[in-house]
Amino acid sequence: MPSQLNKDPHNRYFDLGAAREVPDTHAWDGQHELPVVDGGVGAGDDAVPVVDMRDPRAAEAVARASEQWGAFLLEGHGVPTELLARVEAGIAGMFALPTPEKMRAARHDGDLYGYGPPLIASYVSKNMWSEGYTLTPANLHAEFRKIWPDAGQHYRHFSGVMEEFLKEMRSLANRLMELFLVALGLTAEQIAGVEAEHNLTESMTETMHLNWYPKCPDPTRALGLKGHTDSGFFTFVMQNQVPGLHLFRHGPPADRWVEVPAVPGALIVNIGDLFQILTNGRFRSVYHRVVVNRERERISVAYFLIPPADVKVAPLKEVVGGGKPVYRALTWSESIVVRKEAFANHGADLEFGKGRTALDMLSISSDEDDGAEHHRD
Ligand SMILES: O=C(O)CCC(=O)C(=O)O
Repeated sequence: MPSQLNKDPHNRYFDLGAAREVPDTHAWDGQHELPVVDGGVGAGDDAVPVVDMRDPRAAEAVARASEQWGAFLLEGHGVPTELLARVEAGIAGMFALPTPEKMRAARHDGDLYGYGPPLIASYVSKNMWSEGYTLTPANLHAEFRKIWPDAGQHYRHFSGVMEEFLKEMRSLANRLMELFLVALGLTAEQIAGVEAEHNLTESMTETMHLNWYPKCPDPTRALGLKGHTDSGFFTFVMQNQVPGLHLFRHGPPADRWVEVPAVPGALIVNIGDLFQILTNGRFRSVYHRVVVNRERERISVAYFLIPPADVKVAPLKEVVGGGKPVYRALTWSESIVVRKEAFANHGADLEFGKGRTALDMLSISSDEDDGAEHHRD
């Protein structure tokens, strides 16, 4: 029986779980040429940094990882492992539902929330080997009622688990924001001043992607998620025990992708574009992608912390100190416009550091150099 997913006129929905081959619409040529390195503990310089929040020197470890990688594995975060296991099981159960049931929550053109292909699909012409559900704490119940209109046991159970998860994640996000500010070298007094002026911690908003990467008959032709940076402040990623997230690292010795290991109970933290701006380029936004595999499906949750869409974000004066701001001030909504432009003009090149990323386009010196008017405040 043809899947409802196949009926989408843009062929954005394709029944990935049932596919026997990777069609041309989902084939990514030239994306599997760089070496891939395992980022496990034995990998020397390529070992993905690990931060334990219980460690008295956690702030130093956060600073090092954020400057050198823009990403790290977080342990000792306080979110119970048994809750993470319930979240994973609930999400796996939801993705296993028949397609017509999931499609009751389908995202339509222009929608930000709901079920469908990855959000970055609108920036690229090829399709990715994944689908997912984008939600916020505010619309969680309304969204889940679309999938489970009877508001029965599944709905109640899964909503309860996700509410618990969101509460824990928000508390963790607030604690990590404080740790980031300490890692930037700010004193307690400066942190209080930053909070009084910008209300960073309280005002961050949350969006969540529940991602499903089905098994793929030819992983060397497909991509679970094309390379990208996250647009907001920072992101927590929870993954099942199937690795697939790759972090881009420039040479020497060679440009490469580092695979983040699946560490039970650990969460991954990715720094996003607006955090690079806030920290005046000291903490780096990490370019990352997801690959798929033949044997096992992968599930992840990306939990994004984003400033309110219409609030200007500029380098913190406490970080700039006696130096100069490297980036112009802009809102998250404005940054999305620049991001689309970067994808449209340099999409394929961004991966290998050749094109102009959204951050390059926002850099003050770069704009002054070429006189380009990419963005107005
Ligand atoms: O699945 C992952 O590991 C990462 C997900 C991600 O980057 C995203 O949802 O934007």
